Amino acid sequence: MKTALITGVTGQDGSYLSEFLIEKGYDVHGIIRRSSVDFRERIAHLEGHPQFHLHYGDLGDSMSLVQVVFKVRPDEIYNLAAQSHVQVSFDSPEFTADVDATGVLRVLEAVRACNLEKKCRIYQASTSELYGKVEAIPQNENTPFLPYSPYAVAKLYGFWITKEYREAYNMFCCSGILFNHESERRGETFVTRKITLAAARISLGYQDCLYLGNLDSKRDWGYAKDYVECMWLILQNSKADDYVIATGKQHSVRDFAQLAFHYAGIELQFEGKGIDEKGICVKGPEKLIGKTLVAVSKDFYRPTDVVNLCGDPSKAIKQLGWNPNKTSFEQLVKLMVEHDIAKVASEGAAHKVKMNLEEYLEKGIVK
Ligand code: NAP
Ligand code: G4F
Repeated sequence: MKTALITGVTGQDGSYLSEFLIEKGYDVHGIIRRSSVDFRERIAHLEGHPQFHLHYGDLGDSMSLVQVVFKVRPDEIYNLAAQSHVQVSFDSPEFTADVDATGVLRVLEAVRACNLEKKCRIYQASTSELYGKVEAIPQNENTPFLPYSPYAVAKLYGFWITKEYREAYNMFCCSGILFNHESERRGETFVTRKITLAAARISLGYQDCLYLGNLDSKRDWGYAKDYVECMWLILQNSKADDYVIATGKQHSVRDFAQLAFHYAGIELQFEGKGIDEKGICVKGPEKLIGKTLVAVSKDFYRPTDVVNLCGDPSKAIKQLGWNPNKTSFEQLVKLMVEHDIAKVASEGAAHKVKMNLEEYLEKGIVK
């Protein structure tokens, strides 16, 4: 049985990768941070599974990483932990650099400190944000990196230090340059999930309007569940190398919003430009017709924004046999909206039960 260690196990990708590796027969160990509230929703269903184990640690704390690596002696490490929000990296640039740049070095050094550099293969979660102020479309493994946020600059160090350890110490360490990948487990402040949750809430009457930033920004969006397979394939290859993982298809934030609302039973028409642009309901529930359901707020604009990402996954298709077309853009948006409608509807029902209970209490029916 192979042993894998996942940093960032509580995140979107960490949870899907854990399921994927357990299914493949791995013994899976995850690193979690101590938190004052229990926020392990994405892996709650795995806790107690005989092939799933958790350890406390932090990418900012070398000692904790050395201890876990020494104890687990993994065959494979997937370094997914990061301060992963680009907007937040402008507010917390030093923390982002510590985790997303130096944190990668700490993982690599922990493997060396435990004398595991010959046995242990390492996957580094790199990103399409490295292309930043893009020079070529689509982007492949040879496109120049022009990082355009504190997050991307930190991740660039992570990419280069991984490559450096591969060459300097002959370690099997690789970067997956992953383009945006989303799912029903995506963090709620990334644009896709913010949109699908709002479409669900608006269609069910719990929200009036969704405020977004740059609607013209374009991304290559794939499904996270399909992308974790590729992380594994990268480490099963005979040669350590770096790969672009993407669908090769590009859509704007506006396209995503229009389709998400469509799957929530609302047709939007966009009017106006820039900060004055609005998405107006032209078809859907009677009470929403003519209302502005999407508006632009400068609060969600970034000091510098990456606006033109589209990946070329040819190398991964050819060398790893990966299929980037398992889940289409339309299927992805639909599954996220359907998930969020069910979630909001069930939480709404719970809310109603609570309201009823309070009413009963007021009337003295329930003591
Ligand atoms: P995510 O949902 O934000 O998860 C990030 C994980 O990192 C969480 O488990 C978080 O733990 C953990 N973490 C943060 N700081 C840490 C620290 N100091 N020590 C230990 N753990 C820490 O991110 P994701 O979407 O799954 O992405 C996974 C990785 O891929 C990240 O490195 C991200 O930068 C990269 N990436 C993502 C995408 C994408 O589109 N999703 C694309 C390219 C690259 P808590 O739960 O305790 O916060
Ligand atoms: O969903 P986003 O926040 O994702 P972003 O910045 O592309 O970063 C994600 O993907 C990267 C891969 O390229 C990962 F490395 C990173 O960890 C993360 O997972 O924003 C996407 C686009 C941006 O151009 C942003 O300006 O959407 C635009 N946007 C417009 N309105 C918004 C909003 N983004 C957010 N988060 N919130 C808005 O209201």
